[in-house]
Amino acid sequence: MKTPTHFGIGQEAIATGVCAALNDDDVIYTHHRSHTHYLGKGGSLFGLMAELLGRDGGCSKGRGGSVHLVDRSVGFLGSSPILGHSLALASGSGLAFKMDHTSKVAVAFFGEGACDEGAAWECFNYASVNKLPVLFVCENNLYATESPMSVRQHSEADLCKRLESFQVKAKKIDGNDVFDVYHAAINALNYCRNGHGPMFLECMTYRWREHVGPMWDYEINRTYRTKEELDEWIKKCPVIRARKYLIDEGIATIQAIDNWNNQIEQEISLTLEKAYESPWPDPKTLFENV
Ligand SMILES: Cc1ncc(C[n+]2csc(CCOP(=O)(O)OP(=O)(O)O)c2C)c(N)n1
Ligand SMILES: [Mg+2]
Repeated sequence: MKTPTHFGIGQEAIATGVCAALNDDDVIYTHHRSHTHYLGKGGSLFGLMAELLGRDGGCSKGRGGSVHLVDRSVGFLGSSPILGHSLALASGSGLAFKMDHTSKVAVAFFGEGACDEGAAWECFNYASVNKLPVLFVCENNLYATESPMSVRQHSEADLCKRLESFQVKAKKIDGNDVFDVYHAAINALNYCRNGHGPMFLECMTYRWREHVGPMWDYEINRTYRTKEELDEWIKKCPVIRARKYLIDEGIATIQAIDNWNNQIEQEISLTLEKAYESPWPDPKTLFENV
């Protein structure tokens, strides 16, 4: 891969649940941990894989990589590694939607680390004062790179309470339960769409792999968190929990779910192969779009 890759493994339920609740013409912005959001909003699997491999067929023509994905055709207006960026751009879209008297909503996905940025608080305040249709989705995975919340925030600090002091409606939810996320997103989007202003969802979750790259922290002697803590969160795997719910509620059979898994795995393998075989950008186009 020709790009830094921040994997969302363990955090899938948030993008999936929120994006399932969106309309096609709603827009989203996201941060460096972008793959789940891109696929959730309907981005192309080939477009993502080719982009990670730097190929011409990538959604950003192989120029952007994981942290600069963009696909306007599905309302995915971009990922960026600059913490706080997604909140600022979503607030801008929210302002445009309000000025144009549309009922569209702009969504910003970001980590709890971005809430340490001044820009985030300017956005919460601006969106609140102007009652902008913006849904702020914080993926609180307890760490920003290798620093835990405890060294960045007072132990009594509570993100939702801070948001409420800006008169932004805020809700803390289980970010590893896709159905909880979906229902919370439906309610939040109704609230935003009906002119009440922005809403903030704090989705509690956990990143399984290292901050950037595919390794397990314990394999590479990273000591900022323990394997025991990770194992506890692996027990709360959002995919396994969704699977169990569907089976327990009689919504799908084990056989049906296994068939979906096989189909999807096959689609991923074939798409990856196709992406590897697809051409590099032509060097003659180097200065296009500059
Ligand atoms: C403005 C800014 N400051 C610092 C960084 C370096 N940086 C990249 S990712 C990251 C941690 C992000 O943590 P969080 O927002 O919680 O997202 P997570 O990686 O946990 O999903 C930092 C500090 C950056 N990209 N942008
Ligand atoms: Mg984080």
